[in-house]
Amino acid sequence: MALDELKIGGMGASRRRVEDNRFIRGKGKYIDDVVLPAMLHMEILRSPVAHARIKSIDTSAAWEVPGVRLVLTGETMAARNLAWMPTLSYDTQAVIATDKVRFQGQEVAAVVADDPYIAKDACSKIVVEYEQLPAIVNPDQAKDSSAPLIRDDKVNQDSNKIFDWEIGDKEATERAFADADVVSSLELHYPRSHPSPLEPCGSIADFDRATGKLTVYMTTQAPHIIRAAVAMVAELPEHQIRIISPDLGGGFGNKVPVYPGYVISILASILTERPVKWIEDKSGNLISTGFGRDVYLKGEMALRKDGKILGMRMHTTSDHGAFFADAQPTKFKIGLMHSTFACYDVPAAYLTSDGYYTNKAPGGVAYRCSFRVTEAMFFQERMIHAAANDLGMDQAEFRRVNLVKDDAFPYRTAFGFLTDSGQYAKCLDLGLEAIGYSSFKAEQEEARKRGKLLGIGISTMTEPLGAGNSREYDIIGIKMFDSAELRVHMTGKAILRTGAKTQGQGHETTWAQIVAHELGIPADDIVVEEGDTDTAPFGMGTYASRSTPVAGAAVAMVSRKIRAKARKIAAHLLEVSEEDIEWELGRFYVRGNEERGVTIQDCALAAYSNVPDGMEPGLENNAYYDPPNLTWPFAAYICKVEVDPETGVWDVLKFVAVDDCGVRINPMVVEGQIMGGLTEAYAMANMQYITFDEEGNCIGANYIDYLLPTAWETPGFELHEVVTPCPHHPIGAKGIGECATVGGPAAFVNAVMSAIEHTGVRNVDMPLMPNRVYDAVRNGQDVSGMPPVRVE
Ligand code: MCN
Ligand code: CUN
Repeated sequence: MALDELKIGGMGASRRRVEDNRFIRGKGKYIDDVVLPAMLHMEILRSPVAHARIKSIDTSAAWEVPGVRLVLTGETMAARNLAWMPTLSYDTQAVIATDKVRFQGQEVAAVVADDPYIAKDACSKIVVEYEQLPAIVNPDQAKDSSAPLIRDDKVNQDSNKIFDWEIGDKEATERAFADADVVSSLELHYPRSHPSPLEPCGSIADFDRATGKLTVYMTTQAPHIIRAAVAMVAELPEHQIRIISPDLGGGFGNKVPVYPGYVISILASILTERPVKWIEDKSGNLISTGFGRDVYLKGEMALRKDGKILGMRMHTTSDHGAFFADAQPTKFKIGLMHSTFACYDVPAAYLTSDGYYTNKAPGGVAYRCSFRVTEAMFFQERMIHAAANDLGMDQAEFRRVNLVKDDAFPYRTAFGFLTDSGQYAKCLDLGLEAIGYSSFKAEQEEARKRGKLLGIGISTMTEPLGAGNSREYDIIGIKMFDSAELRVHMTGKAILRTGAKTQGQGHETTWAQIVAHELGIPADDIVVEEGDTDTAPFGMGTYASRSTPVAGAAVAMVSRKIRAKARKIAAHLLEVSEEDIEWELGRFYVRGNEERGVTIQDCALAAYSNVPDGMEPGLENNAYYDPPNLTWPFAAYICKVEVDPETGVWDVLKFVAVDDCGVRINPMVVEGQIMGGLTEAYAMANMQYITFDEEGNCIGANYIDYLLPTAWETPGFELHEVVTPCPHHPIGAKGIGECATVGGPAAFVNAVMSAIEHTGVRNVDMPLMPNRVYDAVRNGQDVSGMPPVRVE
């Protein structure tokens, strides 16, 4: 009589995404679809130059444009102590520039008007006089003793350096190098990249002076954090602030930080006493919101002749732009960079890093990665590739020798993380089999006869997903856990709310499946709501693929609380003691008498009509979940490419992905996450180029130059799965949302390198555009992508 879990849309069902019903009909409700009565519109004037002192701003002509209601400058903000705001990395960021502009695209003024076109026209009437200063566009320039001081607004800041940081065991690592037979080294730059969600950022601030309530519709992945931040920055009482994050047209990390536009629209609404809408345009999003990466990585590996890794030392230098606004909740200066090499048995490791201010938009947004994990895994897999070559060892064999073994879990990494579970070698072998690794050498020979260069690239990695736990992770002091609230109605239908916020991952579909699994209520009978701080339980939002590991766990736990109460009601209805009650999916029955039972829906009805004496009526509850550890999914990505040495163009012949994210709630959604992530990885490896010239002009600041991959150029991906349940998660699930973006790029780059390294090339920096690959093959030399670039 137990229900068929797949039929009710429980765990493991590839249930169709319920949110797509509105999305594909064009009925999603995104920020720009929200229209409030008497709403005004705001536009932002951005700096055309990267580094300059503001000598004067004349806004008089803008005020005269009919329909203009308000013009805001740094002075307006400063008068209310809002010219600067705190960042998530304990730095400050200018909301509207007062003294200087520090990157091209920085906010210089804002106009509020009856419609967005008037506001934009009026922006063009604002006259700003700039006194240009030399621009700094990479850490090398920032370090130079003659470099201008970018952050002269900060007391005690006498250089452009932001931090120094180190972790690991220096002495043990030095001993490993003393014992090494071979030392392999590599140096590279992971270029800036931009998450570029389809929908840019925006907000609608609505301050009601009569009630004192501030409602803000905002494109944010973390509404509760925003509420706390607004309460602190604007000094408004928290219960009078309501943040609503509507449907998001993608986030990819871009919608984690607090951007100046949000803050300006809030002040504009307070001043005008009308709702004020700000919708960023695509270029504004591309040049001024958080960039990812921009890290210089170098490392050395100590190796024994037989292929065993003895030790690793690494140095990273990160370029943070003008404000240290990294969206990352770890106490570590460079995020989780030290998760690097976590899937390998590396006895000793030592990492040093430093970070610099430059005249670029803030960097360090975690673009689909847990805070620098993408850079960590990219470097790891490029280093592994180089080391195998230096040893003259097969790429797969070298990995097999060093991957953490199945029976070694929980495994303590050299940098102190505790990885939870995995079957690494199994994933690798499955991938090798699928790509046809054993016949590759012959294929490569054959292709050379045709004048084509074949390459195969492997990327194997585990990554930390799911921040918290609260012991180690916090955002501005708020501890990292998450929550779920479940209300089962009288008819057995239910509403579930969590503290996470879907941006496209499909929470409305998958959370209902967890409830269906735990309670046997069909997934279609459960509606999922997120993103409104007045109704959702407090949570830390969605990033670091933490939703399944943390909020998803809370969904399971609250369902179990509901089941525990329903069991008591069942005992009452069946007139037996609770100990005599058995559970099967969707139903309680009397032990030894399976026929006598009540469904979960019967219990729901009774909860509101017939509870035992002394029991509170109702069937609702909430759960706050503080995970004991991060979850550690594993992936083996293997790519086969063909390079045309005459043009530098490379094509992906085959791409195989083997992912182990523990128990899969919805296999189709998981596969969608992997395909989307690999598409982004491919774009970064192949075509996405956004950089800076000597004057700090952002090159690639539009979608003609900064390419988003379409179905046309994106290769097909062959997906395979391995399931190693997460030992500490209530349903055995690990995160998956970022794995492919994190692990994917190295597979593409290693493949191209494998095709061309016989020419003596060791590294070509991403993106591997045809001209770079062509130059590398032609000259047998490495190609660096570090800015500034020269433009004619
Ligand atoms: N899932 C599952 N089984 C698992 C793990 C996950 O069925 N074992 C499902 C989940 O239920 C969820 C989806 O897969 O529907 C992703 O889950 P999870 O790995 O928990 O990641 P989050 O939901 O926390 O999503 C965040 C992650 C991040 S940080 C970025 S950035 C990102 C990404 O997801 N941005 C995205 N994927 C994205 N996908 C879309 N479409 N749009 C974005 O902006
Ligand atoms: Cu890391 S980008 Mo996602 O964490 O929102």
